[in-house]
Amino acid sequence: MGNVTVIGGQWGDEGKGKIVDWLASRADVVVRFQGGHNAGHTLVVGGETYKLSLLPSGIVRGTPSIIGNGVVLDPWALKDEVERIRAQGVAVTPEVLRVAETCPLILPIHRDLDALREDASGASKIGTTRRGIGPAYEDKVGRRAIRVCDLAHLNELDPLLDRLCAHHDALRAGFGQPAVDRAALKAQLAEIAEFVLPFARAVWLDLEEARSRGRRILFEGAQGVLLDVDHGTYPFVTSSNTVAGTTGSGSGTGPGAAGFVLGIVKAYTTRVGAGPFPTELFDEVGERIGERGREFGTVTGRRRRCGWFDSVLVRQAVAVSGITGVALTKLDVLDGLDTIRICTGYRIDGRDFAYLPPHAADQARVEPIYEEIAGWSESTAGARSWAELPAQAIKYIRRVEELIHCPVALVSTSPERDDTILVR
Ligand code: 2SA
Ligand code: MG
Repeated sequence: MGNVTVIGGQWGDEGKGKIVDWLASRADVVVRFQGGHNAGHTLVVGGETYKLSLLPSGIVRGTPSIIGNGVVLDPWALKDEVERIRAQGVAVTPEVLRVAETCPLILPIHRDLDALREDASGASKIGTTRRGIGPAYEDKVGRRAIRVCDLAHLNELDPLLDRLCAHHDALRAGFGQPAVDRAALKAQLAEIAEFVLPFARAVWLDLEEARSRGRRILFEGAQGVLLDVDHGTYPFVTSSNTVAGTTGSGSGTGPGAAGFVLGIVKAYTTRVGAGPFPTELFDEVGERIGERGREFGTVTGRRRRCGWFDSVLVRQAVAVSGITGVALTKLDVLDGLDTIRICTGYRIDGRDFAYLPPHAADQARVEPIYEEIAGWSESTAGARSWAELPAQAIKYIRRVEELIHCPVALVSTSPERDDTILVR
């Protein structure tokens, strides 16, 4: 196995955690390259459940794990998560965990702003995770972020804080909030610096060395392609590029390192937060899928919206992200349904679309065109070989492959690592 990039092929929560863990046990280095602690991965290892949001999944097994420069880092969230994982018996040392010195920080003022905006938005809420992700990326691109390396230069922090706070004070005033307490913020940064700095490194050097030695790198994506700030359902997206192309810029490895791009795709569709969702179900079938699939957010506990598999969206994700193969997850959630629907196209005012039109208003009113396929009554839960799958389930998988223009390389039939079928 060479390098592998794992990304979500829908709106996140496709079951990346399990697949990443499975692959992490075969990798030498695991790298996060975008997003922040808005991600949520659940790993079940040896009967123990680990909930990670900022830490790369390799950490649980002691595989060297890197938080790349493309991640926005909340240092207090990092500390909490490291302490929580340590309490579960996992060793988190600077040998195992490495954080890019160039990561922009998520500060309390970013969290405040995220929440203030969401609360003031009424019906046009994005439904963010309120972790400050968007405001932190804004400050990165606006060239006023405080970065990990700034924690090693506390004496030179004042001009940076002035720049940053001038911007935030104006925004806060618009919400009737007091100016940023710079002294308090500076003191908080000085305190957290002690925790973060031992992990801070030029991770691109580690990655260069890993590559020169032929080490296998696993790039671990967060969220999903439909939440990508360029290719997703804008503006109902996250603030980073979630596509596989971000691995290079978000870690300092260049475009050649991504390797095999594995898109994780659920056998149906879910979404948390607001925004268009053409195949969303509001009936008992949607209810049933949500219950059987335990569709609640890892980070915020929010209930996920559920719907039929949308091949139009996944086909688009495959193309724009360059997905080489798909891992189809949670197939067992569809067990026992009489008929299963697959969305194969959209219609707006009598006009057919083979892709999702870009405008939010069009996206909100597309009518899905469905094809129906008979379900299966047998259980697929825990199946570990193709031979254990009912014929109808195989037919479903084959049809999905055809529609999305991409082979299904893996099928996952439960949260347990070994309940995985390697196709072909
Ligand atoms: P943000 O906070 O600015 O990134 O939110 C913007 C949109 O991106 C969506 N988003 C997510 N969608 C699914 N899963 C995510 N992570 C957690 C998980 C979610 C949770 O993996 O379980 O615990 O609720 C995630 N992160 C961001 C978000 O819903 C907005 O639509
Ligand atoms: Mg998740």
